Amino acid sequence: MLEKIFIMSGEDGGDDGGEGDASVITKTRPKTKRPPLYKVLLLNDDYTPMEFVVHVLERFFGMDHSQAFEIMLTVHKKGVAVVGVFSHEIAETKVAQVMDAARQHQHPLQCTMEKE
Ligand code: TYC
Repeated sequence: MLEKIFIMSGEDGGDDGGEGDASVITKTRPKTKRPPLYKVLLLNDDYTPMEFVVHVLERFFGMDHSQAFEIMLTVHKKGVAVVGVFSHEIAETKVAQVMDAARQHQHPLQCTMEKE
């Protein structure tokens, strides 16, 4: 996206009321926009074993065992927790990895993403 910057030349920088735009310099510069980030959410259910959730958090989210256990308990008690914040593509990959592992083991574990 390009942002236009108008610079008025002259004493007060104001418009001289003249016809032309001879005193107006137009510059453009690239306007950098950070890509949006996405929260990856893990949802509680009544059937997925706690140990499986801990394993998933260690394997796909790089958590150590105590970190993973803590987050798992948060989901268990509160119903949902953010397990990481990523670019759209990485978040999609994480969600797919969790959902695939859950399906392979026939657990109802749910993982979703939402824009931050
Ligand atoms: N509530 C599950 C149980 O009691 C454990 C669990 C934790 C399931 C976190 C899903 O995302 C989850 N076995």
